[in-house]
Amino acid sequence: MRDAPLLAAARREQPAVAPVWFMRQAGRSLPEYRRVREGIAMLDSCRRPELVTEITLQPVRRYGVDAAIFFSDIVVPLKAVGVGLDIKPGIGPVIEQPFRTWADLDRIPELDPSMIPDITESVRLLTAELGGTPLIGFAGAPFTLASYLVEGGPSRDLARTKALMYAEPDLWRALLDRLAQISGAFLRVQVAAGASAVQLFDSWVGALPLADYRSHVQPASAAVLAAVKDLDPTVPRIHFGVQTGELLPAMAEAGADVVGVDFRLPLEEASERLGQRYAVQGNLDPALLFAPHEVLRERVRSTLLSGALAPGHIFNLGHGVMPGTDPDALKFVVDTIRSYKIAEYR
Ligand code: 1CP
Repeated sequence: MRDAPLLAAARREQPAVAPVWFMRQAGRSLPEYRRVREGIAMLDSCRRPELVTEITLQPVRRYGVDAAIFFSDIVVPLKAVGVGLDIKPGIGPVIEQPFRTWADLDRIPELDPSMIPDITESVRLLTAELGGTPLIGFAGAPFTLASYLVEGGPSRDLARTKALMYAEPDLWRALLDRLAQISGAFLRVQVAAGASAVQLFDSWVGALPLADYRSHVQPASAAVLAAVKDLDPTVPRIHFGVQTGELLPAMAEAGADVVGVDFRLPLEEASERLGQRYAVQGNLDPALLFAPHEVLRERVRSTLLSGALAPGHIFNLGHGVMPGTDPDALKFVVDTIRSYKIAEYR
């Protein structure tokens, strides 16, 4: 397992061919996913080990990617501690009673591993099936989880979230500390059961200026990543967010080994901003999967060229696979990557 290309790239060794996986590779665009999910609610499907195993393996079988991403959702641990929420088809997570006051904190207890025995079972089943292919465990970062709790669901501008952060910094800090405990415990369960790497998704933190990120968010994200490092320092920690060009060094300093880059910033520029000290992951625009193959091939190539200038590169999209994506386009990307040798670029 140690020699798996994904883990080598995370250690900043450049394997001969860039490792690749795709955010949101499971679900959505796969017909075999829609078939097995039929009639089963999203959050129920995440708690059924045989189903989680099947869905996680589907993209590995179809695309031959270098890693599996655990099929779950960032709100699964919140539901597990008893927060009233659901994932509504076509919308996303919806919270019954949005977070407003100190009293609301009592409705978000800490996560104890005994609350999620099924996650341990799913990861064990998966690692047995995956053999030498790494399983990436994941969790939502405290800011992104807080954004759903405070807004009550997906939001364009995160106005209520920022208002709480600026107006009630003590309550905000207490909320983020609680969420850091929950995410940290969720990741530790996955690592203890056999996950080979973890990704902390701070999808929406790009809404903040750098100074506010540092003072109001970074300590909580750092606590999550430290919880993983304390358990096993050899498990690489990937940290990703959207529109985080200005935040990349601060997100790395939170305790990442690999920094995820969205499609707005070329990888070589991201690596410069990171002082050439971290592996990078990304960053093909998922919209390019709708372009003709000649266009797609050229963009895969330029992404590889740019990534080869960083100390380590894991190929991925700049954000998740969009609904309606043709699975053949993803297969084409994998095959294209395998046809290029990184060494030839260096
Ligand atoms: O019924 C369905 O099929 C629901 C669609 C769906 C799926 C397949 C949701 C609802 N979540 C998931 C699984 C999921 N979520 C995975 C595992 C699958 C994989 O990656 O292959 C992962 C890693 C996530 C993580 C996740 N959930 C993030 C972070 C990643 C990102 O895309 O930024 C976020 C922000 C969520 C919240 C969420 N859950 C679901 C939706 C539609 C959303 C986003 C809603 C919004 O725009 O705010």
